Amino acid sequence: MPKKIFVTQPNLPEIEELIPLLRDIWESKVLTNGGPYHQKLEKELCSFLGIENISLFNNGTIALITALKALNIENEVITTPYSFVATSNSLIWNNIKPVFVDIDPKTFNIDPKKIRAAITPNTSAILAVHCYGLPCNIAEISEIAEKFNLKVIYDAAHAFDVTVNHKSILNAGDLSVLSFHATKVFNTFEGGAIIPNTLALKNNIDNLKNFGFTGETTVSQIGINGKMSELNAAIGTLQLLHVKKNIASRKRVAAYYNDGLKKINGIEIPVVNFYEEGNFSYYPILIRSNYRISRDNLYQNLKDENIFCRRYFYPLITDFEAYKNLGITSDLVNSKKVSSEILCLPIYPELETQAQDKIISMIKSYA
Ligand code: T4K
Repeated sequence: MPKKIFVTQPNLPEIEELIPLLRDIWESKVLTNGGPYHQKLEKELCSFLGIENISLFNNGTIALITALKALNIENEVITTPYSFVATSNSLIWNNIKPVFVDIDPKTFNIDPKKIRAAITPNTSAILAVHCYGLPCNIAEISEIAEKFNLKVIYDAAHAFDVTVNHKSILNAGDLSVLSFHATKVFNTFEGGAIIPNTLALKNNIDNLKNFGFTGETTVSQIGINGKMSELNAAIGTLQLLHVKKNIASRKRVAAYYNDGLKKINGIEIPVVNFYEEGNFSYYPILIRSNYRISRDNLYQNLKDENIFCRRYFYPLITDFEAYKNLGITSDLVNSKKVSSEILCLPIYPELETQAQDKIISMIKSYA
């Protein structure tokens, strides 16, 4: 059987690079609670990403939950059903009602026109996702938010180091949330961050992620434990040294697929794979109805050859059992169609051309 190829493989620094950092941690015995590596990584990420403020977290989901709390979001929030379930789970964990609206079928991001139509007196915010790292229509979302006095939160879990006109998209909205999970372009094994647009908001978030402690004996608000450990932060400082090179390699992998998969009957390559300022975190393709076999059969045939693609995002969040009792009535035609046609192919810096050739030729063979 050929060797297993997964949808992604984590980037790792050389283990030798980590040893001196581990020694440092062992000697200092500072393992967590905003230690020196935590502070170093925050500083380095600000300058690397071109942002003013950041607050590190133990994962992206807790960061999202805390972000909503920090902005006092309540009632209803307009969001997308085409995402990882953590996006809307974070709303429900805050007793907020998610109002799902449809996506633009070209970008897979929330459609601003649908946002406008869904606003009610109970709407307090927009929670948008830069899906696969392709920027949302930030200008239009800001305009709507201003007009209707809504907060804007970007789930930027896929959007590490993504820019528009060479400026970070993480500065958009009231805040953005990153994930540093093992499967992401920049990983700290587990981890995440909030990028707040003011220092005052960062200070509030720092307080919330540390149980709400303001000093040794004062709890000023009901917080949570969202802190990143020193080990994760130390790994982050090493990952940062290699991430530009890794994104460049991903870009090469994407370009190779773009070329090999063009003009195949029934296969469409979405715009995100051509986005020059992207991070090439995923390589989605659409399997249209004029392809000879179904998306699920292609997925299975590749799996039988030890090639493990993923159907991100199928099922839609709104189709999960746990979401069925929310009384969702939205018209989600585009989301449903994309979800039934999507297939994310393996992409990571060390993916071999030979493996890509095999994937491309298998896809061609069923056209
Ligand atoms: N918002 C959005 C839009 C997100 O996509 C996510 C997470 C979040 C919020 C929440 O952020 P975190 O709380 O996770 O920081 C994965 C990830 O677990 C999840 O982080 C990610 N999105 C989601 C899109 O994908 P799974 O269930 O597909 O992961 P898993 O374990 O099947 O991994 C995929 C492949 O990666 C494996 O087949 C092999 C490889 N892999 C994975 C891990 C974990 C490795 O080689 N090593 C590893 O350690 O969810």
